[in-house]
Amino acid sequence: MDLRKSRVLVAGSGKSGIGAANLLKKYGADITIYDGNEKLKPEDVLHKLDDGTGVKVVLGSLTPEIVETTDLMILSPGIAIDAPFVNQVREAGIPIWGEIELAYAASKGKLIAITGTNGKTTTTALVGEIMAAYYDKVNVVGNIGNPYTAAAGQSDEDTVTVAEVSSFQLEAVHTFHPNVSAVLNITPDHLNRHYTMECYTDCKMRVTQNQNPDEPVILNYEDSILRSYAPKLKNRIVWFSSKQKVNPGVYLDGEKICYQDEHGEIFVTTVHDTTLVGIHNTENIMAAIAISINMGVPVEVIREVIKKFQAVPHRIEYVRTLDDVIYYNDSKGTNTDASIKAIEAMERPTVLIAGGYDKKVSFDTWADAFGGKIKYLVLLGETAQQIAKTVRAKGFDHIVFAESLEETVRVSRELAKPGDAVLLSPACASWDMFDSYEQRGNLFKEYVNQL
Ligand code: UMA
Repeated sequence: MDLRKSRVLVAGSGKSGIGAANLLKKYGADITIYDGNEKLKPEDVLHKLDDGTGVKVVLGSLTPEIVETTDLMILSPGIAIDAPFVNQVREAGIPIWGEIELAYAASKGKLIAITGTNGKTTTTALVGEIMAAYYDKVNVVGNIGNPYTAAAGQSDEDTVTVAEVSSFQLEAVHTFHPNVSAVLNITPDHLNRHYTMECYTDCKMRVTQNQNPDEPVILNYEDSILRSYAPKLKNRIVWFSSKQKVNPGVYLDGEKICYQDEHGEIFVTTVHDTTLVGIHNTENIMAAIAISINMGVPVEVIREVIKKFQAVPHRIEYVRTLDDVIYYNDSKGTNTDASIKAIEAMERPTVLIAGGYDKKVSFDTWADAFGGKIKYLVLLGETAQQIAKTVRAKGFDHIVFAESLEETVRVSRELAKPGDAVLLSPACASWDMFDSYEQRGNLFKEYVNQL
């Protein structure tokens, strides 16, 4: 589609919508930004743009007149593909592109796309640093917090783009075509949006759909969903495994992390030559190695970057020690699987702060992970009662309910004894009370530091 003079409706005025509108402006498109939140002020939305001249803003509901005069709609990831107004636009025969589809169409150079339920951000950040150590022009974009559209316009043939992509973003891609893709794992998440595990899995696997058969997809061999999905893929599969030798792929051999393919076996690094902790992080490192080797980066460069790489914020992040109680911020534990990893990483008796936005998932397996380590559970948010019911059914009743995040911190301080840990790992998204997991995590750190 020729975007010049096209009438483009940008749905959502968050980071993605603003990135998309700025990019479209460079093409000379006729832009209307639509946002369902009628409390926003049009001037505030325009103020976020590089150049708001001529851009229209529509808030609240979308009229048929606007739909009729639209050639293309760009969808922000937070808006469901089956939202009523999206259905209305689709029924009118108007093409709908996700924000990453628009970015891809405008982007040049090589693209690495990383998805999966957990570990995406750590892996993307690590791959970004490895690429930056070897290539001159590297952009790290996507779900990690920097919209792909904000960087796409400045890319050229020498650019390497490392994109963290979510299932929300993959819902509306058509030609999006990474040179190397990776799916780290698939466990229940966002089922209120995707309804079934099958739909959620299909959505994630769309990252591979346009790749050529010789282009690699990096997959976790120990993930049963991925292993059973693999025969359906036409891509070249490169595995990684924390339990067995895989070929071609990256695997753990005692403490050594090695890569092998048809050319033989190479030692890359060891589990001690990194500051990241936990088996889940070893898996993220292995995925990053598989991606980087397949991008032509020498093993020495990969090894050096892994050695220096620091954990990303909000992921089992150390906050402070007060009266011999260690406080950890795992606000990015937005689903049960991520939170289980954080619980498993705790080496002390732990007061766990959990609960949040209801994604219609079960907390059974999560509660099973307590294993005598969790002393108290401090619950907050939409899912508090559901979680309490689940853990009580398993015989755990050291539960305290709180009304605010500040209260959870105060209560946890009272409950924790010297030698304990306090862990914020909600097992839920933040959207019932906060704008994002970053906001929740930053507030948590602020309250902890005020104690
Ligand atoms: N809106 C509507 N109608 C709706 C829903 C939302 O109009 O039905 C409007 C809201 O009023 C708001 C705007 O859409 O003004 C927000 O758009 P958005 O929710 O797509 O948020 P962005 O600011 O564009 O951020 C998005 C990602 N957010 C989501 O997917 C929910 C960010 O991922 C991402 O970093 C950013 O694009 C840049 O690519 C965050 C996230 O929570 C971190 N992702 C989920 C996750 O990791 O689990 C998928």
